[in-house]
Amino acid sequence: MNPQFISIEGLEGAGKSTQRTVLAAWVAKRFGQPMVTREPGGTVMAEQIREVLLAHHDEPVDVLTELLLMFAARRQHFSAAIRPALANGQWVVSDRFTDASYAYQGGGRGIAWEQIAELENLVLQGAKPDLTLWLDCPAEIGLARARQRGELDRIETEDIAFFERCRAAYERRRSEDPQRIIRLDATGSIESVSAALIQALEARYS
Ligand code: T5A
Repeated sequence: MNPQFISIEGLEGAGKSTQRTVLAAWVAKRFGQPMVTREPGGTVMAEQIREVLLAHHDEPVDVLTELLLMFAARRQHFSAAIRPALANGQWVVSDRFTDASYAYQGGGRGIAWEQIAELENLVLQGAKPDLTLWLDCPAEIGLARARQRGELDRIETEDIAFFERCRAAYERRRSEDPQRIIRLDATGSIESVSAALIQALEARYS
């Protein structure tokens, strides 16, 4: 089988980082150690863009600026890390990818789907994950988990309505590409979400 590119998506506190470890361990056991990465970020330069994106600023952040920075980081991440790893036969597990831009900048900020698609074509020329595991939970549940950790970044300070729009946009993405995007109920215990995730992987790759 060709090395696979798997992304994991969901709102803050959905459990992406927690489940990413389970996902990476599953891949490592069957197909060799994957490259485990995240967005925005994943390379030194893209991590610097992440810092700019998540920091609080004295000036208002224009929504298109935010989108362009997400895609600038993504281009660097894809060309310098993801594509070489796949070309080298290594699987890739990424905490977020382009679906997050549709969810947050599309659903959350209200940028037209078509504009994001244009940018996606320019930046990725059709490249996308082979499988996306969407950890779905109501915004209230995810934010309560995330907020227990303390200080909130710039995007985490948005209100519940913003995150519910992001969630609805994830559902729109799933309905447009149901073969690639698998929804997993992320409201249960960590163990029950891990079990559902492994079941989805077994169904896809066994
Ligand atoms: N963004 C990103 C965009 O706007 N556009 C884009 O294109 C991209 C790529 C990045 C931010 O950037 C935005 C989205 C984000 O706002 P991030 O680094 O992805 O942020 O971080 P967050 O989503 O903020 O990550 P979190 O750490 O908040 O969420 P996770 O990773 O989903 O959650 P996790 O695993 O760290 O868990 C959070 C807490 O909940 C507990 C964990 O133990 C932990 O304490 N937990 C559970 N508790 C109970 N039951 C479960 N099932 C649990 N699962 C986890």
